[in-house]
Amino acid sequence: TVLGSVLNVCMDAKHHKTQPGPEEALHEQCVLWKDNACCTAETSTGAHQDQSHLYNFNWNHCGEMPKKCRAHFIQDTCLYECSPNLGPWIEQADNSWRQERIRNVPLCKEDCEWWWEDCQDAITCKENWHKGWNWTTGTNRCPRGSRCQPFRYVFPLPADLCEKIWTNSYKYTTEHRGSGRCIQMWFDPANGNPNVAVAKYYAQNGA
Ligand code: FOL
Repeated sequence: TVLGSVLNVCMDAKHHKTQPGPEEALHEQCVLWKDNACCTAETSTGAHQDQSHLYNFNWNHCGEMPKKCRAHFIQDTCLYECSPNLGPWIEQADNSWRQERIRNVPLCKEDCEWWWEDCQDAITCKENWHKGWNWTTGTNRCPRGSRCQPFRYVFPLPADLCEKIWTNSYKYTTEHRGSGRCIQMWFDPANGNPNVAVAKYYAQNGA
């Protein structure tokens, strides 16, 4: 069916499995997805490493990222790599490293605001972390002419962070956690994965 094509699917990107399924050995913050995941155990381990093999991406490009901020980037990586519930927002990508991307995933207000608050003291030189880095050393460094500044200047509002950092992967919403109308980056797996119902809702009612 048409609905079936966007529910319980993995995007065709750099590290995703072709189909979701159980993964018993997912690492730390990615364990929430172990019953049904688009990531392998190896990808979930990479999600926790500074400058992992996943993208050779360096979170510490303007000095060490504070731990509490890094936890949100790890969780973002886990959701991006592991979630089988992002189908309604999958589109063709125009990147060399992936065929498909996500766009305008409605992130719960609280998840976006916690991320922004915990990253107020982090430093970066770029608003969009997908494009325009200097990769000559093999990892991303700040491009010429950019300046390292606290997140609060680069991303004045929570929506600036959540929407701009990954080229509109997320849309900031005023929907609350538990409403069934927004995707949660963080959840308690004891109660199941709340994003299953959210994907179903948007598959039926339009993303
Ligand atoms: N998290 C979320 N939520 N959405 C994402 O799309 C996402 N993407 C990544 C990690 N977490 C995500 C992947 N990150 C490059 C930079 C960052 C990156 C992957 C690749 C990179 O190679 N950038 C080049 C341009 C390459 C191209 O677009 O062809 C550059 O110019 O810096």
